[in-house]
Amino acid sequence: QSADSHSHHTSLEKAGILNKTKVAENGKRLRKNWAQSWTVLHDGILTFHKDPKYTPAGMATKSNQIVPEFTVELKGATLLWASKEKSSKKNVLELKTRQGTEYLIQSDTDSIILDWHKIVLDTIRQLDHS
Ligand code: I3S
Repeated sequence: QSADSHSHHTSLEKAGILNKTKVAENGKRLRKNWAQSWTVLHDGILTFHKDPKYTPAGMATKSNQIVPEFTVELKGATLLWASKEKSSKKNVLELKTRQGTEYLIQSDTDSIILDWHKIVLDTIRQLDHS
């Protein structure tokens, strides 16, 4: 038995840079808008952050810090390797939430996308059984 009170939910955590785009919201298709994102997995929630490079210039203080753009609840989500029709890029994952919001997640580096694939899938499975 762990002393960590969250460990019976999930203790899986990871952070790094990925390319991402939202492609559907509540079942409605959206136009792709690929962008790099500081991506954090914590407590069964995946958070994509806005790249501070793209925030308006001249805002040097708090408003210019990395802020969440999308938060994705992994409970009830599904993760698949995206088909060729979904994107011409390599190493693309398709993440669908329970609410019907869909993201494509991509890295040119095989080991990076494989690590994310494993940890997100493991997290989804843990949450399924909690
Ligand atoms: O599914 P699509 O329309 O081929 O996705 C491409 C577009 O989002 C494109 O932007 P424009 O709609 O402004 O042309 C992006 O630049 C491409 O990266 C998208 O295709 P890939 O295959 O890279 O996901």
